[in-house]
Amino acid sequence: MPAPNPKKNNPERRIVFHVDMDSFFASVEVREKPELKGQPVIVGSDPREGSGRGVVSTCSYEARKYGIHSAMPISQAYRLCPHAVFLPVNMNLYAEVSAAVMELLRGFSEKFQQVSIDEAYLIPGPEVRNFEEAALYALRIKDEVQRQQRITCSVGVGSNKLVSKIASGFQKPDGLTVVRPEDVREFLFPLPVSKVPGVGERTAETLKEMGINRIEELANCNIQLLSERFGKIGLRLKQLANGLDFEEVIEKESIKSISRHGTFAEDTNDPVKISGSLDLLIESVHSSLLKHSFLFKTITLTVRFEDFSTYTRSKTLPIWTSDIFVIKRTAIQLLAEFIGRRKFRLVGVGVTKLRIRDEKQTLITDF
Ligand code: TTP
Ligand code: MG
Repeated sequence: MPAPNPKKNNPERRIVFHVDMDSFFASVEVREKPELKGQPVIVGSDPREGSGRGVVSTCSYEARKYGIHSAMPISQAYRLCPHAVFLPVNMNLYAEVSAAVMELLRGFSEKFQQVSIDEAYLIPGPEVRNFEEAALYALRIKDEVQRQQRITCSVGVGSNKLVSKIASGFQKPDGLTVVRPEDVREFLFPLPVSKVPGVGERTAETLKEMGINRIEELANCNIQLLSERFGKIGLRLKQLANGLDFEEVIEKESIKSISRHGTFAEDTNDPVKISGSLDLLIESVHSSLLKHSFLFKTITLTVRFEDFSTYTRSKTLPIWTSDIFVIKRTAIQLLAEFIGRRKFRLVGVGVTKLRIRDEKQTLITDF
């Protein structure tokens, strides 16, 4: 009989890793040009000697000493450190390195979830039985990333995604932070609320107005008060502050398409009825896209007539998007050739060619 696995079905016994590359774009640049090692390196738009209008994508830790950070106007970065090495964004290169790193990390995982160009969650196989073994495993991951890709990463280990994510950022760069389940509160409580994933500037500001600055204060805040201010999110915030997070590590790459179909109660050729149904299906596809943070490229329409003959039509867009109006417009275009005398039995719509939206990337289009 196989030995029972105590982690199975018990979320508090999970061991979750979060891996985040250090100053990712800048580290890749330094790897390519070793003479830049130790220098302040800023990757972003052209500083134009201080008059550039874009932003910093990221910078090396040497540049961070000058107060420079991601999303800062490049002109300001130039004023803070004019002698820094300024480099343009070479996204193809970073995407290539990212793919190689993710492949490597996947090899360490039983479950794997990439969440942005340079970070991923992973759950190792049953050979990692406890947090001591997890620490050694994390060192192996770090060594392997360094050996194969010649860049460093920081790893956080915890009993859920929330704790591992905060832990990976705790000792950057080249860090390793392991938080055992019994130490979660001690670890989280002194930290500012902004460390809780999802607490952006606005939420932090509202919390501050309520006198809540540290995670401990959020954890102990009256749920009534939080619900009044934040609605449903209030409870979630309180749970997170207490280190509770039951979200699964999901292998998103395994989702290849999102589609919805509907059969009409009665066969119909009424264009208003058909496009109305299509709209509802599209809304459902769209909310699933948002839930998974996916972008898509291809839209497929399926039509089945009363005689069960079935047709599909697809259109691939030149760009990645998650825009509902693009789905609606394209679906209506694809639908046009089928509208006529023949009655519909079913209509369906789907999106394929999916990829994860990288939240950080929205900021780097500002060249
Ligand atoms: P991060 O992991 O947030 O930052 P980082 O890897 O540069 O530094 P850290 O050591 O703190 O993890 O983002 C990963 C890459 O995403 C980053 O190298 C560049 C890009 N990025 C932007 O282009 N704009 C942004 O505002 C942010 C935050 C990141
Ligand atoms: Mg990073």
